[in-house]
Amino acid sequence: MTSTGKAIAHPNIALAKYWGKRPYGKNLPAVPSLSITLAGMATHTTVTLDDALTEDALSLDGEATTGRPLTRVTEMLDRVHTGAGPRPRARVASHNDFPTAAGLASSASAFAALAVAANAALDAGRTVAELSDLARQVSASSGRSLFGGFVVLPAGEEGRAQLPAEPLAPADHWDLRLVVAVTTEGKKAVGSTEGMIRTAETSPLYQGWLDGAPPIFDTIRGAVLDRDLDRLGPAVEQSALAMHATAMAADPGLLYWNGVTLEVLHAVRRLRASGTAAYFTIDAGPHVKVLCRASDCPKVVVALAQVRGVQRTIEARPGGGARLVEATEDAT
Ligand code: 2P0
Repeated sequence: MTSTGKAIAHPNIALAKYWGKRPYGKNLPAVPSLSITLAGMATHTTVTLDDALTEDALSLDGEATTGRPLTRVTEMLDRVHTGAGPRPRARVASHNDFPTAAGLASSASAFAALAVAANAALDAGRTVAELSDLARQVSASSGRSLFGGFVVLPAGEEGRAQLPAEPLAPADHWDLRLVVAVTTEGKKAVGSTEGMIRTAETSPLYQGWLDGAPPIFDTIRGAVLDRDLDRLGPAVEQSALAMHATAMAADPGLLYWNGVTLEVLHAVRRLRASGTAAYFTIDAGPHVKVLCRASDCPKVVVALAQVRGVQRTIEARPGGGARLVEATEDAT
């Protein structure tokens, strides 16, 4: 018997940042986060069960892949499996229809798509909330990509092992735009997981981040529900800057920015001074993502493209959650 599940999922960008884990294991975030799931870019993943395999096989963008990526895929398949007896091995093929170097975390869409495809192939019958919780355990931000639109991932609490993300508002709640200014085509130096562990262990500012992030999150949540960009934007910038300041104070300090990153931040503030409501956020990398109204998007794109060193810009808007594209079961 061969069972196949095909799914797609979109990346997400956090307006209120997750950075740091609770010390109780299970990859529980130390602070609440809120993201927008983005339309237009997707990870496409196919999971095919294959009795002939002795271990799972992974192909990423057409290339056979082993090591850590395969280990994380196997972990995800094991978590999704609900049936009695050993889990059948699977062939997993995944590709992104957006460049991995675009500064949009591909792990979020990758594990969200994998969770949905595996659920179908293994006939596991899990709910979206269960899949979100399972994806969150492998990569916290991927738990958010199970849902579309505006999504919350609460902070973890001691004694509560399960923590799915929660949909806050659908994609059509607010027609915002997010313009990505790509500042380099190179790969980032330190991955998020390693960066946040180092921050928690060595940054003297970490306690301040843990104390300061929840009220910033509350402002962001309220402003999203009220569609109030003038209240949302400053809090979004503060969340990103507080995260980076805390990471910069780690030992050794984490410097995700390059010179162009900083030039873009100043360009965004100049835009604002001239009357355009544009606000930046930055993830664990050098690219800048700029939030604005749909009507201001062309102006923002032009301003960002004019900054020396910006390679290109990508426009994104709120989109849907992870979804199953096809499920087949063939008797062979
Ligand atoms: C976020 N990031 O909220 C933050 C902001 C990056 C900067 O979530 O360790 O790949 O696998 O749970 O989810 C990226 O971290 O980390 C991330 P793990 P993940 O989007």
